[in-house]
Amino acid sequence: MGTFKTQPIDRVENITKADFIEHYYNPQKPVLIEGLIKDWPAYKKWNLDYIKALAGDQVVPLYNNQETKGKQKSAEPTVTMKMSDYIDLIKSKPTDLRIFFYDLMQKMPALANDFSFPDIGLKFFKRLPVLFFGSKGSNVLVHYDMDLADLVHVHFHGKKKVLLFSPEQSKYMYKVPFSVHNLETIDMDNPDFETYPALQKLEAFEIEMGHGDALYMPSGYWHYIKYLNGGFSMTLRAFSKKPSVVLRMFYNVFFMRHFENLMRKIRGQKWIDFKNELAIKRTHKVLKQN
Ligand SMILES: O=C(O)CCC(=O)C(=O)O
Repeated sequence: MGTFKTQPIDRVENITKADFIEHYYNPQKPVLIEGLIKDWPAYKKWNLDYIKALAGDQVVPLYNNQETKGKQKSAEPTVTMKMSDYIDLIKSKPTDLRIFFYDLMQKMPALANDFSFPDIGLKFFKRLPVLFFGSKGSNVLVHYDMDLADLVHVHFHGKKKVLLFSPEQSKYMYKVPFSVHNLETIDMDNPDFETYPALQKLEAFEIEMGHGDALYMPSGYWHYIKYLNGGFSMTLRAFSKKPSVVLRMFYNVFFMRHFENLMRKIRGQKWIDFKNELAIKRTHKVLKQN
């Protein structure tokens, strides 16, 4: 067992558009902006009780920390629950049950009155602000977003810990082919450097987020997220205009995702085992070469 090398993410009180572009967007470097949302109504209004009052009757799909197996699709919820029950749960107890990628405009459009898209030089895709919920015990499998968007991730109510790894480090991540995550057997809290020696090469950006903190995650950054208590976040996304990124985004969204689910349907666990072995072989080959 070991621990990742880490460095803190820059934390700024506020930032101008020009400084954000020069120091963070252009070099694709993460930053946490504390004051970015202080003038949003959401800063004062948004907490778990507010969500419960607004959407308590909705039935929500929940995801857990278990590996997906056999013929399961790559991202399938394990259970559904009434939002009010789920909020009571995450306010009172640890749980690995999370809400993932909840479409705000479709499911809770009233929330759109409480925020605006920040003027920091990113061209946000306004149709798709999404929400995430979890509690102590909820860990998000390390992954990067397949649409390769630049992300602004804002946290509310509780606290969470975030580790980020730059895309250049993908070769040491034990990335599973035809996916945007790594081997699900890797414990990101206690990485096993004997079984997975390439992990020692990684260097993570680390930060703890609290209510109102806004984290810029550049395109393709791997993120591992650990909720420290009950809370929720909203992610805003801006698509890249770089042709090479746009091509990869189209490949991921329109081919890879569907191919993966088809192979799982046809080959089931055999396909998953095959890919997991390949992830190890490929990563160890790179390790030998360096
Ligand atoms: O915070 C979470 O629960 C997951 C966030 C995430 O994966 C994202 O914003 O892409």
